[in-house]
Amino acid sequence: MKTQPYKQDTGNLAYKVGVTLDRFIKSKQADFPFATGELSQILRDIALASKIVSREISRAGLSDVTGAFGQTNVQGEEQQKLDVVANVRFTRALTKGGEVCAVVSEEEDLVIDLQNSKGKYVVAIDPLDGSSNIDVNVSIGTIFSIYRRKTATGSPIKEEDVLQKGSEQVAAGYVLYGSSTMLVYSTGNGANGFTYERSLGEFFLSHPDLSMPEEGSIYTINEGLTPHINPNILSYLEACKRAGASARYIGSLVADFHRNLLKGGIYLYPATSQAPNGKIRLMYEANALAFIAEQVGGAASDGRQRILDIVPGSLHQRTPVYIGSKNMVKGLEKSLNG
Ligand code: AFP
Repeated sequence: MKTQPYKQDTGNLAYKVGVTLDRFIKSKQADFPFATGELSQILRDIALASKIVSREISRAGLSDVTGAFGQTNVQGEEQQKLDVVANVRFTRALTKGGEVCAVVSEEEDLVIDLQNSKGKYVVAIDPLDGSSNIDVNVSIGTIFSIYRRKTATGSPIKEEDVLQKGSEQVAAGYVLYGSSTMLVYSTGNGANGFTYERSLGEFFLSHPDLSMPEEGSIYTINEGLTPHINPNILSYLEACKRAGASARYIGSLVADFHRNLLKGGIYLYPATSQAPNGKIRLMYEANALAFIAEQVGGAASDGRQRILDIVPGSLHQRTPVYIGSKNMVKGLEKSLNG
């Protein structure tokens, strides 16, 4: 039979749409510490749930998903309807995917045991971060950390499977529901960003090999906290201002972090006199972003040590967070510790 090679060049008639997340995950599978496809499946499950959540968010205001759900979570914060929707979507996707044995979620008091005797992975997730921004149409996000369980599969889940240091994450990432929906993840070999093409229902590689500027000119803090924080942090902020830095604060950690990653800057959520451990949750907010920050050349500290070195004592533990451009985080630490 006569054949002909496939000619890709069609001029402008069919422009290339690029590399899908799925293809990218597959192509990078061999880089994973345990290259059996399980971790790839978890990333796919998270991507799937994030597409559904993205759809729900984009309908907010039209469908009945805005406003309070009528309950508070373990942090004592009022749950929004979309917090609950996102929690269900991610947990369901991780359950059906079949690779995860336990989930730690901002929205649940205790560890969720998925009763999956084969699951080798534990996921910590903030299904919808920045939920106070939902009703006002401002960017929100999802943050996730993936760990390999320590104990043998089939045995009951133990504390050591769940309370792992951030440095033990095998993958981490976030989804930003902003002017477009983006997923950024890392398996420990740099980080890549994917933008969601809604009409095709696919994430496409849009930000390969992300890197964060070592210096930046943005500082990100809730200025309302400043009467209650360590004066050394105020001195650091004054120095930033004198050097010409600009303030930017969205109040959604993922959006604030993502902007600073691309442009260079520092995000600060310090300890205050009222909240000696700050506000940000270690296991499902700080750790994943610290992992990404280090993978893109940035840094993340609690003021004294790397975020990734903190040994968690409880699921919903909080930590002060200083994260972003490496030199800015170093400068902050120096100022804080004299
Ligand atoms: P929620 O997910 O409970 O809304 O928390 C969001 C968050 O942890 C983080 O996304 C923000 O950076 C931070 O809180 C904002 O806190 P303030 O409202 O105290 O500035």
